[in-house]
Amino acid sequence: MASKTAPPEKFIVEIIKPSHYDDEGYVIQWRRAFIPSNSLACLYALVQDCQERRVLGDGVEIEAHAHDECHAVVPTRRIIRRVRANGGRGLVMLAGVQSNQFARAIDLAAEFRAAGVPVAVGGFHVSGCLAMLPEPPAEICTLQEMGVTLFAGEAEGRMAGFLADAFHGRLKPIYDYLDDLPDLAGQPTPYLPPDIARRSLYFAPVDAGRGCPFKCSFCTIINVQGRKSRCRDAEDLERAIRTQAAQGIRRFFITDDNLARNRNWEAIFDRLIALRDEGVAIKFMMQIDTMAHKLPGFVDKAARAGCTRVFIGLESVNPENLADCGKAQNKVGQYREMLMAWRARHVLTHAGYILGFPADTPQSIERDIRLIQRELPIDIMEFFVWTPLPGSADHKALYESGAWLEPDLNKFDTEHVTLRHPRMDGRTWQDLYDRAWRLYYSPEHVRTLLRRGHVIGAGMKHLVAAIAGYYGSFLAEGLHPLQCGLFRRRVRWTRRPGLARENPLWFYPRRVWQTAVAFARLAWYALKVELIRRQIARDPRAKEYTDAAIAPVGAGEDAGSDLDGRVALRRAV
Ligand code: B12
Ligand code: SF4
Repeated sequence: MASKTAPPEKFIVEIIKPSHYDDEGYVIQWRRAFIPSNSLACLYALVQDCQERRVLGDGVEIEAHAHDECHAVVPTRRIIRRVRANGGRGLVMLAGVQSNQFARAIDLAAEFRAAGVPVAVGGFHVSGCLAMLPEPPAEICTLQEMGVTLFAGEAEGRMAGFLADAFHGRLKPIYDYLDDLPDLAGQPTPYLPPDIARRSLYFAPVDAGRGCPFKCSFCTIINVQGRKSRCRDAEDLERAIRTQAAQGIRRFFITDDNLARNRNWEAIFDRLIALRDEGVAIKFMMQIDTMAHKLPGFVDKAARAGCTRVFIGLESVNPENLADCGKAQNKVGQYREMLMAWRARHVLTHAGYILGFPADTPQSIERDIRLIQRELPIDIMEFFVWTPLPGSADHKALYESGAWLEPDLNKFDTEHVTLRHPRMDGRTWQDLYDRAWRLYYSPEHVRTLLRRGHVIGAGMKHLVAAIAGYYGSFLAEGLHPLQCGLFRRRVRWTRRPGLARENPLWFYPRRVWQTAVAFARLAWYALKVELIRRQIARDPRAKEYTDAAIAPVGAGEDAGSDLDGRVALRRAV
């Protein structure tokens, strides 16, 4: 207990969101990140709330620092010095660690543990493995042997007790709250200090709810966050957005995996509409399912609330694949109607597509992408290699069957092949990932996308930026755009253990060259897309453009069942 005259005692909490290693073993990081981490924002807000409530006692100050390795080099030595200077009273929290980030998290944890700093790790890898596997896998045991605390489940409602344990030096080896998911109403909303938001191009993440009712077998979310919708109060969310808007942040990513299945969607949209009516011009992106447009008023209110882009888990246009992964809610025959509904409200559609389902072959994938180009008015496509992510039913089944799975978790980033495919070898599958991007973003199709966009006459700059930013990042950096930011950093001494530290005389000139080439590629690509836009804008007949994808949806086009749906898609050619 501190006396009245003594300075307050301090407890230091360092919250770190790890990144992962690239194929050459360097940590993937940027000067500016595109999308900041919501996991980091949630944990930072929870720790701040504990500080405001003085949960460690009146005389104890909690000093929290947030680090996002995607856009900042984690100052490991400074952190160790800070904790030591505070008499060892501190904790490193490795936050929201995904499977692909686990190897990096282990390396960071090792450095802190070697210096005697307490470390705790949470996030989807720990939660997913503990939720689904019969025993903890080797990498989790490695952390336990290092004396690292594991946290499974969600931290809302638990942070005060957890920090008290850390402060009093009685952290348990494991905290498992997977069977007791918290109600999110009234909980602190995600928040990051403005300097972190600045490094993320003034974009802020916020989750309005967790959980999804569907049952896709490749999905980890339902096994970690559950299938019941647990949502924040609309007023809490509004307050969070107002606070950030007052700091100059006007663009948000609502990170719910499926905002359409959040029970509060309408109340949330109504509040955002009112906010915009007041002149607070916020904009946001969200993730939804393929049937969201059927909810009365959903598309209209989303657009009025400031939604500029929707991420849609299309996954496949092959009904066999959709049936195989249990994604029964995706009706291929209704995709066009759905996309046209968003298009009518000038909301950009951004579809995720998975490559390498068991029924896929190189020929079928190529055919399906061409079909999409011809018949579906999707603006942006992003591709993923089918990956059994730890926490999913698919991973559990493969793990238990003893099938070969890539031993390096760093590769579970949905860009690398991590298992054997029944119909193609690993090299062919990996090459297909690259080929799919190039095929979809062929110069002819980019022109078509812009022509389709021009017809509705809105959001062309947004579309150009989306195409250039997305495909341009892939071209320039060879990484999935979800991992990308602006101006890649490579720090010579953060190379993966086991790989040699490169000679500075070779490393630095090469970095200058690589940076210049990447920047030139991105800028050149953006210029090319912009020039196409201008060409189209100058064409007096461009507004008359039409094709099978943007033709009005016919009455009989929705043939109902998946299989008929596919036939309907073909008929429209
Ligand atoms: C928003 C999001 C992103 C954003 C931002 C990342 C972020 N983490 O915010 C972007 C778009 C950049 C992104 C990218 C990727 N993502 Co992502 N993403 C999400 C998403 C939709 C929401 C994340 C989130 O905010 N969750 C809510 C937070 C609060 O939950 P949480 O992280 O589990 O944290 C809670 C608890 O775990 C706990 N906790 C966490 N850490 C710690 C630490 C301590 C010490 C304690 C006490 C507690 C604690 O407390 C937190 C609060 O309750 C999730 C799905 C989901 N529903 O979570 C996928 C998800 C995390 N992503 C995933 C993947 C695979 C990726 C990508 C590789 C590409 C891809 N296919 O999507 C890239 C990786 C690049 C990167 N740099 O992250 C997977 C990870 C699966 C796995 N087994 O690893 C998920 C689960 C989705 C999925 N496909 O299954 N993603
Ligand atoms: S719709 Fe999306 S979040 Fe829901 S179960 Fe399927 S993959 Fe998971």
